Amino acid sequence: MRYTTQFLLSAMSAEQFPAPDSIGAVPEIAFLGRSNVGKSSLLNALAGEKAAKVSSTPGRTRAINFFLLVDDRQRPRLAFADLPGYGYAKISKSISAEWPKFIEPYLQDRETLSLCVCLVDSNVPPQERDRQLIDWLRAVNRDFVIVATKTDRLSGNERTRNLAALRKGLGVAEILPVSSKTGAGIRELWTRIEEVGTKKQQT
Ligand SMILES: Nc1nc2c(ncn2[C@@H]2O[C@H](COP(=O)(O)OP(=O)(O)OP(=O)(O)O)[C@@H](O)[C@H]2O)c(=O)[nH]1
Ligand SMILES: [Mg+2]
Repeated sequence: MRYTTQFLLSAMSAEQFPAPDSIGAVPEIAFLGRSNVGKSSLLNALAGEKAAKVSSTPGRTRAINFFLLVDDRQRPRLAFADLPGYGYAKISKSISAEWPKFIEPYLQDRETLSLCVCLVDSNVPPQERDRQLIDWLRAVNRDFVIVATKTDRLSGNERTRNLAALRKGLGVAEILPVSSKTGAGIRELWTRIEEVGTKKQQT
């Protein structure tokens, strides 16, 4: 299925989130991860177009940017939510302390949120903040998939080693390696996204 990606809006508070009914109550996919990990780039790679802004200055985005994916008959099928990165402010201890206030409620309460795509950098050792986020998503019962970004920067051996370290350090069984630059792993991630999309539509 081919989709066209439309920028919907940039929300700075819960009141500004698009009402699910106004976008056909489509399944929503959120992109989460540390600042500069490659969220916007991944969203663009999935969309096959430059829908989201790739930042030159990390930690700039403080809003949730919503995108609507429509099919060839202009019917809404999916929504993407590009979340602000965490881990930019160096001193805060908890994830939420440095996040805009509306992010945690978004992750906890958004009815149409069907899958959290959690990004970690394949070039960086496991990070405590990522682990905290994953544990928290488990605690609030959110479906998630862990994606290791920027694999184009690693040799085959390094990639195998780093992915094993990430699985262990983050306490997850599966990590999907991707590169927004080469397109590696993008099809596999699409398969995961379509799975949740169709599951939702059947119920
Ligand atoms: N080599 C390589 N570089 C990448 C890849 N994905 C992203 N980058 C680079 O990493 C930087 C950050 O990318 P973004 O997509 O803006 O990251 P982000 O997570 O959206 O950043 P914030 O919105 O600031 O939190 C940019 O310079 C990108 O070009 C990748 O797959 N490979
Ligand atoms: Mg971004």
